[in-house]
Amino acid sequence: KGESGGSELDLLKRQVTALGTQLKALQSASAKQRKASLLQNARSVGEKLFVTNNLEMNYEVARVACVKAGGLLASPRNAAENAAIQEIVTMTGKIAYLGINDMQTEGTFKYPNGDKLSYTNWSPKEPNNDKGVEDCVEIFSNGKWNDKSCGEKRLVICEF
Ligand code: 293
Ligand code: CA
Repeated sequence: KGESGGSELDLLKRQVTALGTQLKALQSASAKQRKASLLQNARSVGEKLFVTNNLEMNYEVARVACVKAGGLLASPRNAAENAAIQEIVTMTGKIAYLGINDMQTEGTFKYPNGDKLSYTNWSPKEPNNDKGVEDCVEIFSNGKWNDKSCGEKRLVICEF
């Protein structure tokens, strides 16, 4: 083996050190992005990030907007996640859609991935499937949920 000016091991060590430096730079850039987004249009809870585009869309258009961005419509799985979404509704002054719906089986609300609900925060007397056409869910500024027609235009909040 040729050993001119450093072993393969030394080369690997330099590469590991360079990767460490690059990782630090990436972490710093990512943390900065996260802080910037939290100012106006996003909230984070644990690993989840909720982000709004500040636009009101019907459910299907909203769902596709989130999926195209690499996310899903916001679907709170606990009180802390619900409170984060509620903050975005309060900040924007716009009632939002959740991803939760009962399109498949009337009366059985599920997350976009098909799981049954592990947490709910319905308003009193909801869900009532008013006029038989309410398969989607909106969240008010008080954090409470109402089932609503999927054709209404509501604030888009995605989760990542
Ligand atoms: C009915 C009774 C109202 C309720 C409404 C919503 C519609 O009109 O009290 O607020 O349904 O559930 O989604
Ligand atoms: Ca309702």
